[in-house]
Amino acid sequence: MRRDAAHFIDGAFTRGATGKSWRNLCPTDGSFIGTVPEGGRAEIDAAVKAARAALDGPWGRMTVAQRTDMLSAVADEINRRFDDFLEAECLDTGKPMSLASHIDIPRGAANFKMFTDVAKTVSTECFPMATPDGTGALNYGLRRPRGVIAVISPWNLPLLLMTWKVGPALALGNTVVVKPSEETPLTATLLGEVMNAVGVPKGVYNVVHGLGPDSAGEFLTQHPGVNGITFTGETRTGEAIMKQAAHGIRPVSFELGGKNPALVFADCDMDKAIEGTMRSVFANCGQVCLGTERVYVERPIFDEFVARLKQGAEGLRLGRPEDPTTGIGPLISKEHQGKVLSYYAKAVEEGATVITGGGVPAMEGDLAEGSWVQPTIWTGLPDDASCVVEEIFGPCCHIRPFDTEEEAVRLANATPYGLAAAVWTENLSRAHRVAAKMDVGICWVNSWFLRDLRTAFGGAKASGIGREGGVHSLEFYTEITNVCVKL
Ligand code: NAD
Ligand code: 6OD
Repeated sequence: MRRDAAHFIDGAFTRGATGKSWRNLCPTDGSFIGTVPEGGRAEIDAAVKAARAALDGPWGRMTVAQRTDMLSAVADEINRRFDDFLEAECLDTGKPMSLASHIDIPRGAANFKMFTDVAKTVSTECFPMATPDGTGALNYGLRRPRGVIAVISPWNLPLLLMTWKVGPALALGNTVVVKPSEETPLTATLLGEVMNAVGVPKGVYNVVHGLGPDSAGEFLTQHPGVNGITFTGETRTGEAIMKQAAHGIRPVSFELGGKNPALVFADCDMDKAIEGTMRSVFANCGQVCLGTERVYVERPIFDEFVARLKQGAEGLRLGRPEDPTTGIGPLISKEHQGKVLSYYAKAVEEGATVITGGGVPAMEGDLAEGSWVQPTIWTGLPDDASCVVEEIFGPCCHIRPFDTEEEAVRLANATPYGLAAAVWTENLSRAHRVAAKMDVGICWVNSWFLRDLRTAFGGAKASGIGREGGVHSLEFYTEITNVCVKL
C-alpha cells in the first residue's frame, strides 16, 4: 500500500504549498513507498506560529499533572499502535523487525513516560541571604520552558531519536517543530495522529518535512521564532546548524558523530566480548552513533578474537525486516551504500587485510535492488588510515592489537570524536581505571547500549554539545530565572 507523508501543522495534516516533493524509497528492495512534500519558508513559519500560539495558550496554561497525564497517554497510544509504528519504521529503514520491536518502538513510548516523571519531581534551588541592613533576602530559581524548540533528527533510529528530544521538550512545557530526516518521514508523521488521538492541543507538536540546506532544515533553524535548537546528526551538519543558530543567539543541544573504540583486554570474558562487539559493530547495519568502528585487542587474544568475530559476522543473515531469522538489514539508501563502499575500497588501497566481507552481497529477486553491503572486518591498517580515522556508519570495523593498557587508552582517545567507548575486562580495578581515562560521553564496561534514561547522554569533543537524559535535560529545555527578593 502506498504511504504518502504529510506535514503536521497546528493539529492538521497538510501537503503544504511549495508543490515540491520527493519519492521515498524502501532500502530493502528499492520499492516506492510514497511521496514526501518538501516544506518551505511558509510551512516553517506556520508551524512556528502554531507552536508559539500553543505555548501562549492551552499548553502553557496546563498544570504539570494535566500535561504529564497527556504525555503518558501519548506513550500508551504509541504502544497501542505498536504494529503501525513498527511497520512504518521498518519500511523507511529496512531494519529487522526483531530489532525495532525491542529497541526503536518501545523507546519511542518510554521517552515520553520517562520525562513525565522528571517533570513531576523537579525542584529548584533556594538561597536565603544575609544583607548588611540585617533584613536579608531570599533567592529562588524559577524554571520556565525555553519556548519553541526546533528538533532536527536523523534517519538511523528515527522514532527513538526524535522522541528522545520531543519527550523532554513537551514534558517540561515547551512546544516543538520537528524536521525529521528526509530518509525517514513516516513515524514522525504517524506521531501526529497519536497527538490528535489523545487530545494534545493543536500546535504543541508540529512536523515539517524537507531537506537541510536551503530547505526546511535551514529555514527552521534560522527562524527568529525558535528559542532553542536540538539536533542529532553528523558533526559537519552540526557546524552548519551552529552558524544558523548564531542568528539571534539561539542555544543548541547537539548529539553528533563518533568513531567509537572498543578495548578488549586479555582478561575479558571472551564470549561476552564477542557477543557485545558483534552487536556494537553490526547492529542496525552499523548505523548507530554509539557503534564500534575501532576495536583494540590485547595481543595474546588477538588471533582468537579476530577469528571469532569473523565467524560471527559470516553467520549474520541478511534479509527482509519481517523475517525473524534476519540478523542485519540494508543500509539506509543507495547514496549511503555508495559512501560505505567507497570506504571498503579505500581500506584495500590503504593496505588492509580483509578478514571478511568488503563488498556487495548477492541478494535474490527484488532484494537485489536494495542498498546492501557485506558485514566487513579489516586488520593491518595504519593508525592514520581513513577507515581508522573517519566515521563510516556502516557494518564494519578495524581490529588492531595492543600491548599495554597505556597504549590502548592512547589509541582509543586519538580521535577528534568523543561519543562512546566499550571496555571488556574482568579486572575490576582496570575497568574503573580505564573508564576514567576515556575521553567520551559514555563508557560501557562489559556491555554496550545498555541505557538507563536517567543518565547523562551526549558526546565529548566533536561528538556533541551538552547532555540530555533525566534531570540533565532540564539544562537545555528550561530557562532559569533567579528571583532575588529583598525582605
Ligand atoms: P545528517 O547530519 O546528514 O542529517 C541529520 C538531519 O539534519 C536531517 O534531518 C537533515 O535533513 C538535517 N540537516 C542537514 N543539513 C542541515 C542544515 N544545514 N540545517 C538544518 N538541518 C539540516 O545525519 P544523518 O545522516 O541523518 O545521520 C547520521 C549521522 O548522525 C552520523 O554522523 C551519526 O553518528 C549521527 N548520529 C549521532 C547520534 C548521537 O547521539 N550522537 C545519534 C544518531 C546519529
Ligand atoms: O539511547 C539514546 O537515548 C540515544 N540517544 C541513542 C543514540 C543512538 C545513536 O544512534
